[in-house]
Amino acid sequence: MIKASLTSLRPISLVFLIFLLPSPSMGQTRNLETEYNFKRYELVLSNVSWEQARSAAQAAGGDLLVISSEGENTHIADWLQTQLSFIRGATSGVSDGGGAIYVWLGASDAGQEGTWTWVNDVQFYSGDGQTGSPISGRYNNWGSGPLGSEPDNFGSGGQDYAAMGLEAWPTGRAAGQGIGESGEWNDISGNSTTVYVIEYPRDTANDVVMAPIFAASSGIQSYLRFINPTDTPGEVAIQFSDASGNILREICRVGVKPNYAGQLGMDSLTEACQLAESDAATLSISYTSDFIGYMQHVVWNPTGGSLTNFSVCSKAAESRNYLTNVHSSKITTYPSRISITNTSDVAKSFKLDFTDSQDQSLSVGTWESPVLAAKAHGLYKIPDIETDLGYSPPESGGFHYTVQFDASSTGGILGHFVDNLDAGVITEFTARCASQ
Ligand SMILES: [Ca+2]
Ligand SMILES: [Ca+2]
Repeated sequence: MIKASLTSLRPISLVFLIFLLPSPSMGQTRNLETEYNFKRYELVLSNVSWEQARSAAQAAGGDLLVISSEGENTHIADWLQTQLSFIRGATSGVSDGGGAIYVWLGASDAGQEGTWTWVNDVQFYSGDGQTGSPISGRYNNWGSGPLGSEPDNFGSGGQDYAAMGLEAWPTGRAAGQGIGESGEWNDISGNSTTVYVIEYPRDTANDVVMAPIFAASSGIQSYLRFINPTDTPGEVAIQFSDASGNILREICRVGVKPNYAGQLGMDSLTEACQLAESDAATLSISYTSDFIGYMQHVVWNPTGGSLTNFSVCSKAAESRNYLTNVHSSKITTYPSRISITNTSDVAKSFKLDFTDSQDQSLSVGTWESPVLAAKAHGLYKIPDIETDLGYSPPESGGFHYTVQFDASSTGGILGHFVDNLDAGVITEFTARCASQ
């Protein structure tokens, strides 16, 4: 049946084959967009000057491509290789770039010869290829080989605009025998024409928004907890704004290990995320993660000695049966209690898996609760559970547990409460926010 169909279609297939052969798209799938580290990139197949490319990129709501890490460069270069046949269809080689195919980068030294600045005003390289050096250790990937080093400001008119080569230059040289290789950068004339990539700011439309968070300068200590219950390393991307909505940091990435629930104080986050100066006492954050997990905001008020859960956010997490950062007996002033409520119609006991929230190498154990009548509940102190388990937290670390029902325990819900002994209050710590 299939054979018959193929035979009958053969004349049509040949027509298509003849039509397809000269097409530049043979073998590649058109894919003009990619994402990397929460940002979106769009390849525009127009053969234009640097200024024309910049204007069009800004008009589209983004800007020309800024590359700040080897990972980003590799991702973009690999993606553009998959689009090379389409790019060749849109532009020819750049004559003052050794005849190779390029894509514009959002970098220039037109303002001051030898001072290379990205379109986001970050200066990243000083000097020319022979004697130049990165500014503040910033990433660069200028081409360099037996025939020369970029940026070389070549020619009488000079070269003040950066582009990424998509093949080695000068063309016709064997790999490693010219100046630059595919994925490396060259300075070329802004009047040269080639295609460009628009880099869009992170789309925060679907972010989780959490506020208020106390700024490090407020005297009240906010801690953000990053909870990754998956088996793969993840990242959270955070935008910080002050109370008036002024953006203090566009994007700060925080790595989170697998099966991990860690916390960072706002003092550490302010430094790690290089937050812009602000008089704001409280902040908002807008965030997303590349894993399905949780965020929690807890506040320690040193004046009153209270530790409270401030997880007010636009997307609450749904599962209640997963507790993290439950205090071990090492946190003596703020002992944790966990509650179990038997929501089923039969009396039963529940088994809870205890793991260390930060150190997976520690083997804590599975604890079995007393039998709870139908609809009954119990409150259990962590030191008592540690005794039942025969477990003692180690000298170093061992402050927090992650607690879940084991697979056989159904029909119950878990809660987490902290006794603030100095303040004489009990606070609820179960609530948390979704991580995306
Ligand atoms: Ca120059
Ligand atoms: Ca050059």
